[in-house]
Amino acid sequence: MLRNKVEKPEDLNPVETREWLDALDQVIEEGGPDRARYLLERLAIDAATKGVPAALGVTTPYLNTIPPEEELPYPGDRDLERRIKSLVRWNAVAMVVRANKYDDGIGGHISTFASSATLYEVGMNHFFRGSIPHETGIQPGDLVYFQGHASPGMYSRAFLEGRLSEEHLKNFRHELRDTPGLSSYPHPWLMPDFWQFPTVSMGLGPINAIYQARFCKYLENRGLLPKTDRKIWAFLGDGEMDEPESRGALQIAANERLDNLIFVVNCNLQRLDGPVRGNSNIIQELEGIFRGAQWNVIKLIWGSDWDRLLAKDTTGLLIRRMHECVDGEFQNYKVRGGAYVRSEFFGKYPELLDLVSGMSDEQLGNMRRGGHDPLKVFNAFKRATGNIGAPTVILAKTVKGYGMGEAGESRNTTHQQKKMNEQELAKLRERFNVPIPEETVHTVSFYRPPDDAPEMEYLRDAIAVRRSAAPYRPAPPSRSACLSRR
Ligand SMILES: Cc1ncc(C[n+]2csc(CCOP(=O)(O)OP(=O)(O)O)c2C)c(N)n1
Ligand SMILES: [Mg+2]
Repeated sequence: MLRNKVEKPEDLNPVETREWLDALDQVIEEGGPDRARYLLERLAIDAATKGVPAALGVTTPYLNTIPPEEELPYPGDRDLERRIKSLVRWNAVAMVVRANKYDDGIGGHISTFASSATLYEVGMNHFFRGSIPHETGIQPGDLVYFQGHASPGMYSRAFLEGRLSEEHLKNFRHELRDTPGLSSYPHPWLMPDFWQFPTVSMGLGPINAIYQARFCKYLENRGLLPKTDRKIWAFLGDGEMDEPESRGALQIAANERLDNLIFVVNCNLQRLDGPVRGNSNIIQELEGIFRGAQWNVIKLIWGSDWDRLLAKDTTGLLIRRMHECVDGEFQNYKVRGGAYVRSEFFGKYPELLDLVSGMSDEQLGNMRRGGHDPLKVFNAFKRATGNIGAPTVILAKTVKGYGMGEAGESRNTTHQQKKMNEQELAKLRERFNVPIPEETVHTVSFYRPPDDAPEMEYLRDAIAVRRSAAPYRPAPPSRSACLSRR
């Protein structure tokens, strides 16, 4: 059973609170954020010496780190990118569902990539570079550690890009057959010209990424490689962050000032068969751990739909409600839909019910989390790439099995979901406006638009700008299979 967190004390003197908040506003306006921070720290020190229990911990409010007014506009074509993402979603689902239809129990995962598709697509379209032009010549590009069981999404995109064939996709998890196949998870030995790093044993990705970033700095600091803004990206699960290997070297990354390192933790609140933290809040917990280790933390919790409500919330009641809920409740809201969100989340306070009175249940059910909002994801990535002097972690809140509806969205069983019936597949097509012919749903076939389709041109252009698709690894000729660099 769910147990609410201990709630914050009531505001016993709202007039006094208002005076303090107005004073803070004035300080920020006249002295700027640094002056405000100084005063808050002084107050905290003074309070501690007088025996007031510490109010300011290592966590910040349960809000996005980047406020909407600091966001940069999205640099790409949102509509075309959404169409591409929908096609990637479709082929990834079709690959796993087909494999299990013809070979019952062969496995594979749908719901992990369903939750992280936007994170990867923004990276693929705008960030991951194959190489970096430099005054000394072309230098090595970014390195990306992909979350292991999100592999169907990477295969699906490589298929759209023309780097993998339909035969590859049909042989997902059958890489040892004669025909070309695909390994279940990132496996540089079995697929030497595709995967750069093995990651699926949870904890390998994060610790290896830290030492990789450190080695890259070592090469630069000793003049063995020119200094560039090359980045090491690691895409990780929130459950994965519980592994000792995931946390064990965090301090080293900070001590070494690895600002070439970016962790993206997909906080879908779920692990293999249940919640990561049903009775508390994994994002806040991870923030405390990373901030405690001196990392730069970017929280990406709420999608743009929430900005309007937060702007209208002058009393701070909405933020308070956000803080009161535990992850198990947030998971429940996604399973039960808009009417439940209205009665259970907003319904706790009459003022919050008023705040959403003009919105339908459907609109409430569809309010997006930050990790599904390309604008927010772009801004988090952009800020991370510009950070100097410390590694960055992005804590992105998402929904496990996003778009799978009753077949598994946010359900405890979703991690193991490998099958979807025709009706569920049809709903998926509808939900994401997947630009595929209707019969594709009945036959569970793969779909790649013709070469001259706008989506394909967009893909080719984005790859040309980044100077490589990802993942990609130049393999020694003797071990190279049939992949070609685009
Ligand atoms: C060391 C290790 N233990 C167990 C597993 C089996 N396993 C695969 S995925 C998974 C849960 C992953 O949860 P999370 O990291 O939150 O990823 P999500 O799928 O939710 O994105 C587990 C336990 C593993 N891959 N590695
Ligand atoms: Mg998870």
